[in-house]
Amino acid sequence: MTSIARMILSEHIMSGDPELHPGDEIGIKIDRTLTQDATGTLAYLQFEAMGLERVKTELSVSFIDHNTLQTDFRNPDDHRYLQTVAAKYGIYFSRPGNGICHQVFLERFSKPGRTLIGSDSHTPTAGGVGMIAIGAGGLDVAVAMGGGAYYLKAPEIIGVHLSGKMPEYVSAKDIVLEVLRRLGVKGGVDKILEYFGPGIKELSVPERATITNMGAETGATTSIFPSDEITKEFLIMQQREHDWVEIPEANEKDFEQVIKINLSKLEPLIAKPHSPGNVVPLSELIGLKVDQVAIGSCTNSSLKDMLAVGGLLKGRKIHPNTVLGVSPGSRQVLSYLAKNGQLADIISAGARILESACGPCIGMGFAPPSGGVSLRTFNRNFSGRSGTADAEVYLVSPEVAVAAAIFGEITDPKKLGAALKINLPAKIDIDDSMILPPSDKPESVEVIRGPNIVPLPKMDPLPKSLSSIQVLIKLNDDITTDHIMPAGAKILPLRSNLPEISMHVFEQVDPSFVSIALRAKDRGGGVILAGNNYGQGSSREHAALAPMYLGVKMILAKSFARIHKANLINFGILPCTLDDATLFEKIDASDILDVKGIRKILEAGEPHFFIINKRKGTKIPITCQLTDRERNIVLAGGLLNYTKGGGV
Ligand code: MIC
Ligand code: SF4
Repeated sequence: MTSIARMILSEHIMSGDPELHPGDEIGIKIDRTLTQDATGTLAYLQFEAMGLERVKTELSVSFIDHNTLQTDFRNPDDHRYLQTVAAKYGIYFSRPGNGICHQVFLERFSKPGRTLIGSDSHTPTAGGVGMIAIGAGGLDVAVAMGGGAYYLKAPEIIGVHLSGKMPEYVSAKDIVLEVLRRLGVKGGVDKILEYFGPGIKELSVPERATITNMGAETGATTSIFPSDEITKEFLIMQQREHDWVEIPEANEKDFEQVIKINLSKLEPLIAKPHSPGNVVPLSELIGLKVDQVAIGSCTNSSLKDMLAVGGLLKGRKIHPNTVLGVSPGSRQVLSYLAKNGQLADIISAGARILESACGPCIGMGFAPPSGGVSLRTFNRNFSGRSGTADAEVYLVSPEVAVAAAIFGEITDPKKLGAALKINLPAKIDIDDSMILPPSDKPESVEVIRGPNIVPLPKMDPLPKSLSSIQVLIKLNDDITTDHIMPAGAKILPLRSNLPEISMHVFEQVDPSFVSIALRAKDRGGGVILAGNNYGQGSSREHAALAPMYLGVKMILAKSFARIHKANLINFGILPCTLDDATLFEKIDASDILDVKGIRKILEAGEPHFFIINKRKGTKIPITCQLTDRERNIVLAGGLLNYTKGGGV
């Protein structure tokens, strides 16, 4: 017996030691892939650049869920490109309106024991049925669609032992908030969180998926549950019993480390602004006035969640000082609520029904008022992400969200009376008509590119030396990809247009970055200096690609988040760390740095070298910890060049 994660990973090893020594580089075979529109256009442009006729995966799906606003031609152009490219290359296409990628994937495409990578950091949602599901950059997904391995550091497997029974009004969201309270936003980096113990029998698949989804916020590679009778029930409900495979839970001795959570001792929790790791008991904030409540996102928009929301709102009205927005996670969930009456209960309570899409989670409408307090069932509350720079966003369970919407302030949900017992239906109607299968005559499909689809620029190999490169900006710890490359209604339509989107890099942290960026372009280079956990959060490649486009050659940080580090390497940017964190104080924005003979240093496989701070006359020891493969990718000027040059 071994842990489930280890078992699935070693069954899929294509390169590296199947013994999976933590920290070693491994390459795994990917069975299934997913993309969403905001990262998908780049992924498919990159796939097209590989010159293949069809995807080589068992199953690949392209979803439209992030930007569905269609405020002008750019967004629908992206959709049309994605639809035609999917038809041509053998990819299923989930149309706008069909739901959030992770929710729909869980319902219609998940399969225990298989591997999945997705160009979205919440891909681990599918770990709720016992898949190894990992968030990655779009280029990694493109390579996997082409049959190539997905490379990662063999993770350490942490067992999360659940025992006891959740008290009334404690929900799956509180379990994952408890995990975040203990691990923080970087405690999971290069780790897989594997759940086991009698407490897992308390959790349906959608509840498990809430936990694996938000495990991403710990920085973990992924999270996973066993596949048991409860998984089977879920697949029967989805009329997909044939996809069920049993994967029994592991034992305590199969893990390198175990975290124990007694569910009976949990209480409702809340993550305060501006980090999902900023978790405290809800009881500390009772009475705080709430301007806005949003229920939905890939974390908490399942049928189970929405039945609870419908049940609690029935016969009640929302508070006049609070607005409530509800976005059911998929068309399947929305249709069920419509047919069975809960939608009417939600509407009659005064909720605004938003589209089944990411919506407010990524700042696509429903922004809070100035300085407003917004309670959301989502997974991220980074500052500015809601679309309002000074909003205070809190993360909670659906039950706590409903209580706040009714009372207009943070309230103990027990005030709503006895908790409801929600059982999922044994079977539901399945209608996959919004999922278009690929064409069986691919040669006749024309890929349609509107003017907003700008091909990627050619990337140059790493130069011999980095001479007189300027520190463009100096940043603190935990800089998220939302800081580097914001999303939201204004910027998302530019996701397929690198020259334009690059002008918005770091706009949130430093509105003057545009001028610095232009200077960087003129000078032909630049460095970004940052603290710990640089690139936390999303998988968006734009956070690497746009700085690359502006001539950034190196990020010098105290440490990096996993997906972002991989994206930097894929686009030929050197991710380097300071050997001594105190040296951070010795470098300032606008300093001019030199790294002589950087190519030779890397070619010799040397991870340690010096940068010269010309302005201060200091010599600073730094490390660029890369595997041989990663080093060659950076030397080649990115993964596409490397693959074209015959690298695997
Ligand atoms: C997010 O939650 O930040 C996103 C938007 O889903 C991103 C993907 C993106 O930036 O397109 C993610 O999590 O990877
Ligand atoms: Fe969409 Fe939000 Fe989930 Fe990202 S976290 S996939 S934006 S719902």
